[in-house]
Amino acid sequence: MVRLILVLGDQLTPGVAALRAADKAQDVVVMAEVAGEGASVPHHPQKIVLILSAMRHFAADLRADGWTVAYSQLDDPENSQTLSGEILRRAAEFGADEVLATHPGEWRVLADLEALPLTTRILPDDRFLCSHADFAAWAQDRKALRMEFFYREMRRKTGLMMEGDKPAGGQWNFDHDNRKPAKPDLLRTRPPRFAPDAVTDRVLDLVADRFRHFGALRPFGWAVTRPGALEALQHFVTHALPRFGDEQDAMLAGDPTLSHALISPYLNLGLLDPMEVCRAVEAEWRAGRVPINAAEGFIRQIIGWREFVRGIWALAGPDYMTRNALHHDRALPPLYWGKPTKMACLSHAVAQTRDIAYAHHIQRLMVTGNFALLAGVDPAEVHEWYLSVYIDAYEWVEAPNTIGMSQFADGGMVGSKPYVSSGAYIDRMSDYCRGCAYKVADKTGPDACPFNLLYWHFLIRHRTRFEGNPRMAQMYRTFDKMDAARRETVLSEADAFLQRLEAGQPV
Ligand code: FAD
Ligand code: DLZ
Ligand code: SF4
Repeated sequence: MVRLILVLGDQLTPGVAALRAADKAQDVVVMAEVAGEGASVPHHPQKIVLILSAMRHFAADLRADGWTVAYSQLDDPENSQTLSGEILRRAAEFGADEVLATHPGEWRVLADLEALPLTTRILPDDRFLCSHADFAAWAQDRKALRMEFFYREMRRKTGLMMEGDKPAGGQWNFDHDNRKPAKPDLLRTRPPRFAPDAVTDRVLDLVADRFRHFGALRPFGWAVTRPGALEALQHFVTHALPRFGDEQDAMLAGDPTLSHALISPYLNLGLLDPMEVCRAVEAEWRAGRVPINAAEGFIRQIIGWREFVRGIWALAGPDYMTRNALHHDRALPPLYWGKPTKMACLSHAVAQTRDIAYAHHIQRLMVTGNFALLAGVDPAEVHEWYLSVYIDAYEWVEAPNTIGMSQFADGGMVGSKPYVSSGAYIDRMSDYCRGCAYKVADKTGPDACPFNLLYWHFLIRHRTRFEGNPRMAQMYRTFDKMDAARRETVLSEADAFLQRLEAGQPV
């Protein structure tokens, strides 16, 4: 009997579990471009193009390698436009009653697969370094799940940057050498851009025709194949990695990508493998071409944070996306969808998100995320926004970063304290404030930076929860030392700002 082998749009590697377990001579690979996935949230047009074009290239590679591939194009009149519908259509076409799939990175998709009226076998997705079972075993009996301890385990497990059983350089973490502000530098190399080929051109037209979502479709410059992704990795390792640590947290209005890798879209699609990326980085350090803080800091992001958040997603299950520990319920302000704002930091972060479907970690965490948290936006709406607008966004990685790290909606599962800051942090790490209508130095008054007002508002409205947190006690002491009139002014001006935001007035 023929089996169907499902390959989802973010499972584009020949080594993915379902393909490894398949029989090339008998089984049929099913891949489907469907509107149901393209519009499950309003995905950025460039993200849809990247996925569909990469799927088409991957399907061609599989066919060239001798696989039978039943591929549904979005504009195929027979296309039912849902994954389940396409699997059932192919089951009828090929007389198949069994489906082999690799665990999807979205609970909604898993539920759809499990509901199929066919025998469905779902294999663990082992493109990661830590399985769901291993993460659950590590997490069991721990009072708190902290990335730093998980990361040390992963260093030992992978042997990356290890000297025997000791971390290279005598420390696990070199972050005290990282996180500096950056200056504009004409010599900083920009990430490579990849001109669309004929396949991508056709997908660009298709997406232009079918989706009217937030975000610029063109110019489209992402790689859509494994050779392209490898070129992007090599470019990063050669040109940007040496400065990665130093510039990791910096933000510049004129340089949206600084020394970041821009490889998350390729890792998450399966075009790059996490270990090959880390080995390439380790080799540069061993060859003396990059400093230890850059190499260690980068490897920590991949084997530490990336694996840790996936573990959290698996452990917490589908309900994680509805968590709202701080009971925030404000609607996401329209400025997130491009409505003009006087706040220069938000304006820059949202504009580059619209234009290139990318913002780096600190922009996501300390600008757009920080503002949503301070303003008390419903975390489910924040989650939907991040899942929609970023080129690398899939639930398994986006949700723990948004619901957990950024919005503290999981009550502290990902982080021990909320990532909140006043304007001073943004001013220190960026050049945004220089071009802002608000004044970062003003703590109150008509020009006061909204982050300065909302920061105190957040702390005071959640005082009961956070006052006892040793990492936050100092902030409360600072507030309490202000004279009473000033405290009153800060909070009432914050309230007035939130009312203007709520009423849709310009902020
Ligand atoms: P670099 O800064 O060059 O980092 C290198 C790599 O490390 C990345 O490619 C990525 O694979 C990994 N990495 C770094 N930080 C994280 C992290 N916190 N979680 C997981 N992997 C990490 N990352 C996604 O891949 N998809 C998302 O949908 C996503 N949503 C996010 C939402 C919020 C609110 C926040 C704060 C962060 C989110 N991140 C997400 C993490 C991080 O911002 C991106 O991985 C990073 O910006 C990708 O760009 P880069 O490849 O240039 O990364
Ligand atoms: C995000 C996305 C989009 C936009 N389109 C498709 C598609 O047409 N076909 C497909 O197989 N997958 C798509 N995806 C990815 C899924 O929505 C989902 O996020 C992942 O498969 C989860 O692992
Ligand atoms: Fe952002 Fe405040 Fe700086 Fe303006 S002054 S850019 S709102 S941090």
